[in-house]
Amino acid sequence: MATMKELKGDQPTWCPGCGHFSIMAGIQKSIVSLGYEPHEFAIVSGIGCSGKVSEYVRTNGFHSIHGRSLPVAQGVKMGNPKLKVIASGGDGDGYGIGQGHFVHASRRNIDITYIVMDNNIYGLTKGQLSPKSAHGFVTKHSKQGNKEFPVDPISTAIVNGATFVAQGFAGDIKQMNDILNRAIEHKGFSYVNVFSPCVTFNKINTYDFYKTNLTTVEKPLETREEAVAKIRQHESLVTGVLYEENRDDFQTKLGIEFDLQPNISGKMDHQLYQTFEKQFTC
Ligand SMILES: Cc1ncc(C[n+]2csc(CCOP(=O)(O)OP(=O)(O)O)c2C)c(N)n1
Ligand code: SF4
Repeated sequence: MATMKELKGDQPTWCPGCGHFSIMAGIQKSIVSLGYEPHEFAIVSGIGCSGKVSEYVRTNGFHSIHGRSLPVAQGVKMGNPKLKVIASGGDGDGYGIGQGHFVHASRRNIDITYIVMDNNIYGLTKGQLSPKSAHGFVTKHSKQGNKEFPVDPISTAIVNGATFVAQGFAGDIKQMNDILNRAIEHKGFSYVNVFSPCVTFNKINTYDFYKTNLTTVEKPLETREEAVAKIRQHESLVTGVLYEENRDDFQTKLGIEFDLQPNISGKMDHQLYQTFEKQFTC
């Protein structure tokens, strides 16, 4: 069983107070509390401040390119179905350039967990609008306010067939950890959007904003229609597990024999990992 110490990767360079810290710790806590070993997981990330999570949590990892964490993660799962696979990225990464992959992963129902670190802005590139930024949102790059309306990824996942859809808040660690535990253990595509304040570039969607405006759903809604109606009623500011359904996952549907697939052989060799790290890090 992993320990928090074993799961500690590189020293984060995130700004103090960034919501991404809680999400990273939430992933580590889930691996520990669910009783997995680090080598039983693979974390695949995209590009952005959020994308660094695959370097900061020491499991198998792949820091992919912008918007591509989902296709890479699905490939990893197909290549080695015994791995627990987490794909992670930001709202810009996943709902902008990565939006097409998100729709197809939702309908495909492959057994991976997708965690989006949603700060309503591009953090790494210093505060441009993201597809999640509100209409009228002012940044130093959009002084007249956002002329477009935001995407609604939660409804998108539900209407496109995702079998586990939830939303958390980096400022409510207990609820977020409960959600992550359930998402990781869900068989099929589990998707969790986590509100993760960018304390440097987004002065609107702050911890206080979420504490004042969020509503919690105590149990999943019965139907997809009800779940979408609830999300709309609260303008997406709703946390909890919104929708959950048991349906055959992609590999079961394809009839792939799990035992014929490559296996996980042995624990991670930390010394070898460090040798590779020195060799390949510039
Ligand atoms: C193909 C491509 N387009 C654009 C970029 C520039 N870029 C790097 S990170 C980023 C946005 C990051 O925002 P988000 O995904 O919301 O993550 P955050 O930094 O806020 O955590 C962009 C546009 C890139 N690296 N690759
Ligand atoms: S710029 Fe924003 S998203 Fe990036 S590390 Fe700083 S607070 Fe976090």
